[in-house]
Amino acid sequence: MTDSKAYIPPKVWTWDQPSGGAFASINRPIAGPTHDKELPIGKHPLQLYSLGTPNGVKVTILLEELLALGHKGAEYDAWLINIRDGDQFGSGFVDVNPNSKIPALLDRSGSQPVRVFESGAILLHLAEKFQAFIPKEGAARTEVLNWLFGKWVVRRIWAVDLATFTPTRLPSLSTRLIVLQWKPSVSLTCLSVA
Ligand SMILES: N[C@@H](CCC(=O)N[C@@H](CS)C(=O)NCC(=O)O)C(=O)O
Repeated sequence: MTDSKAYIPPKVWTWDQPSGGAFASINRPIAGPTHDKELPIGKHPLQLYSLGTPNGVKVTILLEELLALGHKGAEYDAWLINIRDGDQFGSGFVDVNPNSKIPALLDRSGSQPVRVFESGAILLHLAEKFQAFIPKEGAARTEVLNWLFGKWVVRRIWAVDLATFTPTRLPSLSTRLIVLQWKPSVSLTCLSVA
């Protein structure tokens, strides 16, 4: 079927700058740093660059759970990245996450710093590093990974669904996935905070 109104991507991307507002600085269609700004580095092995958003807090929760279990190596310095002020486009932050989104983690516990970005990747990195909050092998581990990766696809829509749909208006795809297939893990895993 030919759609005469089909969207044709421009040869050159331009950014129609928003007129302002609280969220005008986020989700810009640009890549790379807009300004020079080094990131602070504290004394602990893990440096967390984040903010208290739903994606941001996942990492903090897992770190606190690891500390509560006695994993001293999970000590971290938390640095605020104010995405409304465009901190995510500072050169230092872009070095840690080229995708300019919080949360981002710099693991300085080894001989070379390791950057980790995407909240799911950070949760998995921490779970594997400390051998905690993830089954070691087999079907249980695969199931955690299934949902850890899959949740990224459905999570946003799921949140909207929960706010918008009543059970009698099911199914929308994501709600159906969650309601029919989600089986809470018997034990706590990194997935529990994802
Ligand atoms: N898929 C990413 C999403 C991270 C994300 O969307 N971060 C938002 C705040 S919750 C952000 O940094 N937005 C700033 C921007 O896009 O400019 C993850 O799970 O880490």
